Amino acid sequence: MKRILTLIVMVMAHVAAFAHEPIIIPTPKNIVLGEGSFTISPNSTIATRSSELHPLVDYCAKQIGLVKTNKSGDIELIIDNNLSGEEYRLAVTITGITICGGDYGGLFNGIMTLMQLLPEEVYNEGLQGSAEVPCCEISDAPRFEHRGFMLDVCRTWMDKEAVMNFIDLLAYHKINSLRLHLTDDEAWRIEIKSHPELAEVGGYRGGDSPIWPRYGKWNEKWGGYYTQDDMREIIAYAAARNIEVIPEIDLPGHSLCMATMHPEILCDYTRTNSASFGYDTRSAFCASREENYTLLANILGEVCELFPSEYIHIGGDEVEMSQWKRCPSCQALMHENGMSSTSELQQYFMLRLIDILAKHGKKPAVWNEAIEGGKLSDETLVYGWENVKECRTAATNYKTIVMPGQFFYFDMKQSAREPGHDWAAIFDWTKVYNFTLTAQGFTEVEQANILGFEGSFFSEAYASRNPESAEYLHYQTFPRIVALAEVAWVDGSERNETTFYTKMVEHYNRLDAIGIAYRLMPPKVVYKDGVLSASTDDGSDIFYSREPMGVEMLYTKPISTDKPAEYSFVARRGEAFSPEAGVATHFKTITPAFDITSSMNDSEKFSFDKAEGYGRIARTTRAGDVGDWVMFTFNEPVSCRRMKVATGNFQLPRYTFENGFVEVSYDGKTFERVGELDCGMYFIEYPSQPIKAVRITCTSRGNGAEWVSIQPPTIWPKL
Ligand code: TNX
Repeated sequence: MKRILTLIVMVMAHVAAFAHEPIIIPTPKNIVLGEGSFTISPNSTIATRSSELHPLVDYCAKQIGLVKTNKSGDIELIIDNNLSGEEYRLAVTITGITICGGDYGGLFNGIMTLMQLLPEEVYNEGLQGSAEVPCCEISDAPRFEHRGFMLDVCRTWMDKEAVMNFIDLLAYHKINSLRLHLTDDEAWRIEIKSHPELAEVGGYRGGDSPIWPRYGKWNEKWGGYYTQDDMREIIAYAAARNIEVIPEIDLPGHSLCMATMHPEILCDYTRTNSASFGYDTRSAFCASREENYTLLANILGEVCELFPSEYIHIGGDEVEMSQWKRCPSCQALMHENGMSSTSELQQYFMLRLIDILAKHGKKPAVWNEAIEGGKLSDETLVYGWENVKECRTAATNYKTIVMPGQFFYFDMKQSAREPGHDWAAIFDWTKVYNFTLTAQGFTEVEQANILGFEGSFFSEAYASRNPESAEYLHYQTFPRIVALAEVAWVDGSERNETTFYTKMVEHYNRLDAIGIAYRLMPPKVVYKDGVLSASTDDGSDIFYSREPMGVEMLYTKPISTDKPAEYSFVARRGEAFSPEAGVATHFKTITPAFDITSSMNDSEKFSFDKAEGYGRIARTTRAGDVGDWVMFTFNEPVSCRRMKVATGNFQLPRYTFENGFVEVSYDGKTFERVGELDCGMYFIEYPSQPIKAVRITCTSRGNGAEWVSIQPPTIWPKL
């Protein structure tokens, strides 16, 4: 009896091994597993009869390592007009593989699925030996025609190779649109032949460039731009991977870089200090200056020529309207045209640009604020970013891309203590995965106008986090892009987070093979009965470190300790890692009473005394100069293990003292220099005595902005 049972178990195990559903993300519509398998090897041939598929066959030869043939091949690619665009059928039999696609994109999608049936080595080195592909039939098609991602290459420069590497990552996940945010306040990244200065000057900031290094750190001239030839290469590289590149020229706001080179584009009015919050930053095109439209016709004309995309994104976000309100000629234009609000003036501006695009046969794409002032053309595509409500409003009248920051801005922090912005939300991949139109209240009419979803990476924070490496980019965007790929491909009613997570952990093998630093979930840490333990469920190793030394050690077994707060844990797997985890007391901070004094005045709205209550920043009324200082004086000397003092915003080093040093006083009279600012901040580690005061002194002039932000100190108590 026992033997028979063993036999049954063995047979079942065998069946299970073959019946095991392959891990394919995004999840295909339908998979039917057959019996047996096809043996693929680096000698396997791939054939195509049609010349339009040559880029795809070349891709397979290079990426997977297959042999091209013009006879019949082990792998056949066939365009099938009965399938819709991007739809595909993949059939694996013991004799070969056939992929039918509705178009090039369909076949590319089929190839991406095939790669997920192969060992993960195909992602880094190509097939190294023979492998068994399980016999199956997969029929699949995307839910949305637009599965997009936006890269901000302005705030942080990413060169051609970096963009191409990122395109590969998107392609593996069947993302089919890449929007390049090519102009902003901080940079101009695309060559314009009729105005070469835009990229040649505007592509670099810091050093002797007139463009300020607004995000701290950069004392040298830094940046770059894409020549039109570079861009053609990127476009072709993306197209071979079924990705369309859509350019964004952000107008009429976010134009400070342009205005630094061409101040004549700005509104002409007398400066006073009552614009917004007492500051007067002029960065928007004057809407009444006729020459601006001539200039933009030239620029957009070249952009339209260069990019084959149907849409050209012309921005329209966050226009600081106070400039138009104060500009006599904008006011006159509004009066002549019976406009009562500056939003209508923005509508006028956008309509002028839309006319320019139309002359080049292009459709306009805009951010959601651009439709606030009245109707734009019917063919306008709106990218909803501010929140779900704005996406819904857009979708009542326009074709819409859904990308509310609360779900799709991957520059947001993934948990409270991690890097990134937090204005929209703090979220990890699970929030992306659980986004559904229905749960977010989109009506049927609105849903019918949704072309798809888009994720984005705005790169303000990246500039100060070693942008020469892709680590920060990858950490912020993966696995959130994996979840984005799934929700843009598969209908909301078919989702299950637990099942998906199991698949995603398997998918991590591929991300490991690619070698990217994606973000792992933090280890679970439990302290009970004097024993501290940590665990993960994603195949990662756990490492721990202990205050005050902080040397990282492999965690192999629970730790007996009466000081759990001294320990912190991190998960690692390949290049991937998690945020720090530990018991709550490890992260606890204290807020002793203190005063801020400075050589600079504080703004009325963001006064020093508000920062003294912790929780918010103060602002000075000007940027720092050599010798300027800020001092934190505690009512009582503070005993602590670590204290962070910082200029600049909470989320990223902007509005900092670009350079400076830090001094500590234990008696409030004599000061001892302890170190230099790094990105506007400094950590005082294990001070030898209770701290009475800390002074930060500025050693450089200016920061590209009109004020310095002063943060309350962050103080970790002794353990
Ligand atoms: C808002 S998204 C912006 C960007 C910032 C981003 C940071 C959009 C249309 N405007 O300028 O980089 O937030 O998350």
